[in-house]
Amino acid sequence: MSRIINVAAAQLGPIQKSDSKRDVIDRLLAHMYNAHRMGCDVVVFPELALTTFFPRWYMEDPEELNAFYETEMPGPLTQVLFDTAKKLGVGFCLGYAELSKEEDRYHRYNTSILVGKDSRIIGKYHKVHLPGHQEHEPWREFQHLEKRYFEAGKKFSVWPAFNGIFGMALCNDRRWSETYRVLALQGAEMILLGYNTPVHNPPAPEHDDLSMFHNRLVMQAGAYQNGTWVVGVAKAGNEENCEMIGGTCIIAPSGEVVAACSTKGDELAIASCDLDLCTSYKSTIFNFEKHRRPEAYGLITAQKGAIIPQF
Ligand code: CDT
Repeated sequence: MSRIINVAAAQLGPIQKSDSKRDVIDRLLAHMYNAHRMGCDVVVFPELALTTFFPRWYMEDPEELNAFYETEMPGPLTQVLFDTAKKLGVGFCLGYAELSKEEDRYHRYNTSILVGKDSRIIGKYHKVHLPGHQEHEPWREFQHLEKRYFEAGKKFSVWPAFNGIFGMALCNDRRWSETYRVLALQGAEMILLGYNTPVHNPPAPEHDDLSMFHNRLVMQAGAYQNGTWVVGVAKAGNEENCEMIGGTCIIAPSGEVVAACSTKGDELAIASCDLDLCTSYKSTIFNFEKHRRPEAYGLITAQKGAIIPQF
């Protein structure tokens, strides 16, 4: 059985507020067909891939807000993605806003799903690290209201898929070393990660010039330090006057970028990824069992006095 998986990192250019979900889904389908033509096994789409990045607006009207969420997956509009996956024999990873009812309560999550070649949902992930703020901050050029519009996910998980072990993460998660380590401790060999990152960060404009550097820095370090593939996929370009970074790339367990997009539009970066390459790192320099010292990592949080669980 081959451990090589052909991956398409399916960058999306901007999605404007006036673009219908139907229009966006047509763009996703075009990516799926092109990826299939190039022999890909799985297509990775960005975070919140069905709409514009709506947390940039403060909204009071629940109807206006709810229009950005999916209440079922697949739903009437997204079913075609699943049908196409099955028809082509291509899996996909999709980020979207989820509005679901659990135990008589509504939940809003920044979600991503991994779908197999048979169109079945293999795994679902709720974004853990939600950046930004909760209240309207009119001084900003644009808002970043993820803390208002989403509930934080509670765990990082991995799933057996495509002859390997797969994990998912979303955008701001990629800046936190814990994300990769917690997934790698569960055996992750490939981490699929979509993002929406504005070039300009209103509270820290001094970071703006470094946005692309930081993007690669965190993902390359995460891949190498955990002996895992990382597939980072952007929604890029000028979205509603907000410039978003591109930088979609596929990173090997060596930390090297092996494929990358060069535009800020709809573009595929494709790589043939050997999951067995992880072993060279996971069994030597980053052999966790042999070299980690969890007994030295037992931190106590100053604020809560709670012991952070060992992982
Ligand atoms: N979508 C997302 O998580 N974006 C953040 C922006 C940080 S600035 C509030 C990111 O980390 O790229």
